[in-house]
Amino acid sequence: MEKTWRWFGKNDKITLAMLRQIGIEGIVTALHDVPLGKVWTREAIRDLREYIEAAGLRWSVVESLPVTETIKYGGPDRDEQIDIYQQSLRNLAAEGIRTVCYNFMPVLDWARTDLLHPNADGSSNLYFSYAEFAYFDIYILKRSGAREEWATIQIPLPAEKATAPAGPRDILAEVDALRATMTPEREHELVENIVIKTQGFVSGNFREDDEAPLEKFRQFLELYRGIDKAQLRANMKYFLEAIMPVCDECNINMCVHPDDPPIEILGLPRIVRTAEDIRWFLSAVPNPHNGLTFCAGSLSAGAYNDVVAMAREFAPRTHFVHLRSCHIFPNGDFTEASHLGGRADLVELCKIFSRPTLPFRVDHGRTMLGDEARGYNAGYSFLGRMFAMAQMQGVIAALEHEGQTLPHAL
Ligand code: DNO
Repeated sequence: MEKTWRWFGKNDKITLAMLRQIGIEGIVTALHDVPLGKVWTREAIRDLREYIEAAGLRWSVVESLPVTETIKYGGPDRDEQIDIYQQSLRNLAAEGIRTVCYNFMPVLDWARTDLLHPNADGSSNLYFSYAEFAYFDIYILKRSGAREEWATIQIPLPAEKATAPAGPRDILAEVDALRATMTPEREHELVENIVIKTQGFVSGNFREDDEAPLEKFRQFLELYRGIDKAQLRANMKYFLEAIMPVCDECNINMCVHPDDPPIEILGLPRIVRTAEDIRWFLSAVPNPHNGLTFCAGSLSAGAYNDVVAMAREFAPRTHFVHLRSCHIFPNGDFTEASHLGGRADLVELCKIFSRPTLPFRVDHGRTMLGDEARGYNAGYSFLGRMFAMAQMQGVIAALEHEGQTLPHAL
């Protein structure tokens, strides 16, 4: 596999020179300055590509070329937006960049309730609490119907439920208990974590300096009124069918990122969560250029997912891999485990995905040894990710040494 790293552009505090020193070969990045829905010009792409190449690296993957909400909910200007998307794809290919990651999650990209959840060893991790997320939905966002919905949502629990509380989780009782102890500071933190710090640098829908993020959030949600799973699937198929001719012409591999967390939240459909979902979109548009970002982290946060079996099944249509692993607690909450632990079995995944040119990056990392003070993007620490990358490089080297990789199998 090709060792890549998500880098946020020329202003990233982590420089390309630093990445050279830790064995990185390829860069995963985007034109973060281009407003959502505008063409990525060939000149701007070339400028960044040359900057990366001058540092002795290559621009391997785009993460992300964002799909605007109008394409996702099927708004009146979606064809116009698809034309813009096609133009950006052509410009990327003209500059030699042919792997493009995107997502089809409505409104929210990835979400966590806690960005610095302490570990026993003094480092910290990202964390998702269903009760806190439900609290945000019911009492902060005040989404109409949220309380009724949370009364029926089944939180996916891990298979090994020996220590799980008996019966389904009573989220509303937990939310009410939280309400009794909630402080304005924690409420503010939840908004920061769910809307600002995790979305601001990835999604384009929200910015770190948004003055009324909740109001904006409600307006986005409104756009999806009446859009159910079948409709969202139809819109994804429409988008993919429209861009595949350009991908064929330019030899571009599209790779959708799975939904994170992998449950339906905020009354929105989520359509890239399970093996059945992935089978659906791969067969709905059976073009090899229509593929998957195998994000082992997002998939392992879904208790119903057998990540290794999914890797085996979907490897031929996987164009990009995120190595990360989640641990699910008996009540269904999850955190990001060590890259050598958790549910995802990254060692096995390194065997399955051992194609020489398949790019992978470690996804998220703990915050450790002073990372916190440096103001990195949430989940994108330097030392924590470097540590995880070193672990993965070690695993890959050991597998190669033992002849356990399957370079020609796929
Ligand atoms: C989170 C990332 C995602 C991913 C997008 C792709 O850390 O993996 O934000 O980049 O969903 O469009």
